[in-house]
Amino acid sequence: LLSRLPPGGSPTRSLPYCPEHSPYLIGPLTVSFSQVPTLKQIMEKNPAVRKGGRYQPMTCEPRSRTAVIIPHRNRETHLRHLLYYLHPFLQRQQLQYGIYVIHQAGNSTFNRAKLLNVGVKEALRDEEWDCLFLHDVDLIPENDHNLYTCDPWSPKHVSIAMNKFGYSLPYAQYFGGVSALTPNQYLKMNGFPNEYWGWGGEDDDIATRVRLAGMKISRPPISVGHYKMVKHKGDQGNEENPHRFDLLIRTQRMWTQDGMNSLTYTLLAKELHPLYTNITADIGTDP
Ligand code: UD2
Ligand code: MN
Repeated sequence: LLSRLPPGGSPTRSLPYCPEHSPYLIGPLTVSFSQVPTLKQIMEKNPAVRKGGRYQPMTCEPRSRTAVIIPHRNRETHLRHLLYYLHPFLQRQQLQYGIYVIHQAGNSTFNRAKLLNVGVKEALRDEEWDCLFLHDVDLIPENDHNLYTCDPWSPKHVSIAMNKFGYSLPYAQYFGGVSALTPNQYLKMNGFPNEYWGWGGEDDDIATRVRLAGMKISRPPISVGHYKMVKHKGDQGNEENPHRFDLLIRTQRMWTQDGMNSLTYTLLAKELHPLYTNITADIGTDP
């Protein structure tokens, strides 16, 4: 063999690999929520972003193809804050990427983890992504050395230092907010649980699944894993899940049966918006 294709290498373009350290990185960033940008303003600032919220560097072969998957309902202003910061952030990292917003249809109880399963399934239909970033809509990264690439050896938990927890990890097994897994890692743990309706617990279930599937959680340095969360109250339709403690006792028994292999939903729409791909799904209701 004379040459090896990089991950994400396309045989039709023969460009050099993007450098290991992008020259465009800044480090710590200033994030402010005092004004909500319009979608038009965000589009004007990001002329290289293509339909569906896709981008790839023009002058070099990216080192990762990353899908950012965002569970969503009724958080339009948070979404605009995130898109405003995330598009330039990912372009500075010289990644190929796509942004997916997974919208839960209807008014039944919210189900974050199931929406993420839907997002992974739909994103992988589009493209052979190297890395899946599972991303709360209200968390903005504050340091662009936080690379949106995957750790080939371990699921990575990235939102480890947030303003809401005084910029430190709240507890050792914490896995909420933003995490990054390769498709293989995601499938090895049978994805995320589908049975957590309402707020809480699903992130702890996911952390347990990582361990039960024989993997370890990796984390970036604390200074790099800084995130700012938009201040918000609990949403209507996402009340605390009273069953979360009972469910968490059953993770060990359930993880092989509940997840990607038991996922059912109805895809209602898939729209290529200028700044993101919108997936609207009917994921059913809290039993
Ligand atoms: C924490 C975790 C989150 C999740 C949740 C428990 C952090 C930073 N995040 O978030 O990952 O484990 O606890 O379920 O600790 N959403 C909507 N519309 C809704 C409700 C939720 O879009 O009506 C989405 C949105 O992407 C949001 C995410 O679900 O960021 C998590 O919900 P949250 O922000 O209300 O919960 P929070 O901040 O306590
Ligand atoms: Mn939140």
